[in-house]
Amino acid sequence: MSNIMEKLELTAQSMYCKKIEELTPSELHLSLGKAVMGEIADNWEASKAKHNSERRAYYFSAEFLMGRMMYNNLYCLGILDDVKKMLKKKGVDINVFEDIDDAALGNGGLGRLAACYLDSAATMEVPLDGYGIRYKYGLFKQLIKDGYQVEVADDWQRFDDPWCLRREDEAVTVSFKGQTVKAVPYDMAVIGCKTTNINTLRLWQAEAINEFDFQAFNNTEYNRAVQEKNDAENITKVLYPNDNKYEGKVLRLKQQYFFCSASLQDIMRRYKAKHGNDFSFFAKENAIQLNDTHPVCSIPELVRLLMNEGMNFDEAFEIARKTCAYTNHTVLGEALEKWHADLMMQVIPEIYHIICLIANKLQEELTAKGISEDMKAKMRIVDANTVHMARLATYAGTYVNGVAKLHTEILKDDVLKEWYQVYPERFQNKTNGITQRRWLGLCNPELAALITEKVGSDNWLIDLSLLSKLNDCIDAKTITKFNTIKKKKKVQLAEYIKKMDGVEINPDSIYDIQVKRLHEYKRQLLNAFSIMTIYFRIKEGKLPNWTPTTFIFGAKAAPGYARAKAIIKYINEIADLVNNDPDTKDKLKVVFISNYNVSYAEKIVVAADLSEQTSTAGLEASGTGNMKFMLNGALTLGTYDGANIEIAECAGEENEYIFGARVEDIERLKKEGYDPKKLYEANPEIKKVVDTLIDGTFDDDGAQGEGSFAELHNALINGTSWQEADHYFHIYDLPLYVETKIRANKDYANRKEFGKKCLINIANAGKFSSDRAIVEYAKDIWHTSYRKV
Ligand code: C3B
Repeated sequence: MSNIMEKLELTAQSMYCKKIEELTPSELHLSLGKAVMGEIADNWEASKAKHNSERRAYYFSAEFLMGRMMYNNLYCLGILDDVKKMLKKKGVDINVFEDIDDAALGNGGLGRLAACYLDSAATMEVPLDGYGIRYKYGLFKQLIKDGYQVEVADDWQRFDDPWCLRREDEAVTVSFKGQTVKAVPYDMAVIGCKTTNINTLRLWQAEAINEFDFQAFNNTEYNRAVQEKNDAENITKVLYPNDNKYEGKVLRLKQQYFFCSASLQDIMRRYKAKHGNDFSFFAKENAIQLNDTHPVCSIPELVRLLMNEGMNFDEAFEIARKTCAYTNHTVLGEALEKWHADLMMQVIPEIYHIICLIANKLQEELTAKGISEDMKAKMRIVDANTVHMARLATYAGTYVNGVAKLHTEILKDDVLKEWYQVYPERFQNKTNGITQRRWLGLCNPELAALITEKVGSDNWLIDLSLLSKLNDCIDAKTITKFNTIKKKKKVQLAEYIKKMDGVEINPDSIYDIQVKRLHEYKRQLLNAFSIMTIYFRIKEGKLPNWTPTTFIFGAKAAPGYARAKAIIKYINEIADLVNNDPDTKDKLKVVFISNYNVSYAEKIVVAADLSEQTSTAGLEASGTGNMKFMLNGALTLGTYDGANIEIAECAGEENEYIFGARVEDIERLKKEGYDPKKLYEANPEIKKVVDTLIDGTFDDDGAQGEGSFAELHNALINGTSWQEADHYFHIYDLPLYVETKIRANKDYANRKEFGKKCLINIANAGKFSSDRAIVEYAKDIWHTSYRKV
């Protein structure tokens, strides 16, 4: 990589006629990106050839939340420090790349997991390539105005994107009823660490076959002249901004079918170049992982494509079934995709027809197995004019997996119960993971250096289980070193928040952080209520030894999700109150940072003392933010849910702050008849806190009990026509949560003991590497090769 600067100089010269030091940040970004792409070209080609010669896997996902690529790519290539030094010689600060937008082609956990998996597959030399959509606009940018969320379009490509190569020559066409469009692939290199292996993320962009209709233009019909272009481009124009919520719109279905069809045609083309029309090796050479139900129309599409090659339905189905596997990421009813049959018929009738054939085949198979009519009815893929995508995926695939132990158990016992009874051998668990390259090495070089010193090498970068060696060196000196590093990261975050959001925070306070998408089930509102409880207690002099705490929130609400938006406003109202009250302003600070994204997360997770993971038990499939915090030595303040359970198992429950109802408790409460109103009326402290939503303490724009805060209050206490009161059990969990928070606050005062717990967390975070997860997929589901470390 020694000649990277020479390449950069040449690129800058040829692209902009400028010297390096004269480039604007975006010009430098493009030039350096191109120089790096030139540098890796040979390895990329060699990796492609190798993957093509063996059994390989594909990760189909509607979302890839890659974040900023420059630092990560330089880091994985092992040249970040050198490039930094060389740029410095030219008077250029490498931090200029902080001006470059994240590639935010995803909403949250699911999309970020896909990005971590690509990173891990590249490093673990798993022949895995990603297939997805090149949205023109990624997830919206969030501004906070008067405490409310405001959305702004994310025009992430406006300065071009050096990491993607357009492959016009490999474009394919995709047909909907009455519309055929071109799918143009853009390839992104996914660079492995301590290996020459490079994988590919191929993202499809929709374009018109005929960009311009001259006839219409000549007839002065200007809109019609570009109509085909607009209609085509609309398909990949924007990412649907919902996390954990299904949106049954025509455009969304088109997006899904578009990228599935294009990707499968691509795989078929490559296959046919090797084997011609003999498809007997197809399932032996290819494995396709379906990231939730969003890409599940791949199954009927693959059947359709194989039938076009002359196969009959049964043969084609057998191949599709042996090729695809499905990961479920949620148990929330509103997130499970169920397409209206009419809508499907209207957009992709051939696919709907094949789904019906598959649905019939299932019923025959169940009959042959002697399954009862009652159970058969519960398993119907097409039922009451509705297509159940999770059922289709479970039937027409090799395996189905959940993303944490508890989650997989819930799939088996509840969501996919009948399926587990009939096809138990198909069920697997694959607990999620995160890449330690981005989430430790890159974002926390100080801690990374300490770990390297203690572990004896930096091999933890490719084998995170080595962290367990730390268990033997948690002594007073190491704890002090850790605490010093944590403090430094807290100072850095304070500076960043000041710069980005204009708020000052005290690095000597506890940082108690909740960052994730805003959703009722994640219970940011519970956190808000706990802060109000503590606020009132401090004012009443009941918490004399309280250590000053900064509560940091970061969360985007889906633009159409009114309650989530009301919660953002409520948190901002709390911030206004407690930050300005002379009785509390030195003890409590509440900050809602705006536009939480991958790059912001890199600054945040490293600085946390407490990691808030407060979902209602049973509802967060896994969580992955919890793992990022753990890896950087924050203690989990959370419920017995998702991967929190495994985190507590690994680090010891005594080293976390676990509270609240467990899945069994929630079930019992539901059976007994949960009555939040009773609890609220019986406990004056709870009542006072919850009533701040309606008693004039806060202002949701002069709505005076008629606005969004009142709606939240009503949903908690009385329920609505469509949902019982306090559906997410805030009121039940609040008292225990508050006590646990106060206990954590007390414990923090003993800096040695607290630091020790942090180090124990780090030492036992090895399991949560996405390297471990991706190798499990390679071994147990895809049966591909992988690197032995
Ligand atoms: C998320 C889940 O909500 C998280 O618990 C989980 O850790 C991640 O997926 C990754 O498995 N999820 C999401 O972000 N979007 C969905 N539509 C469904 C699940």
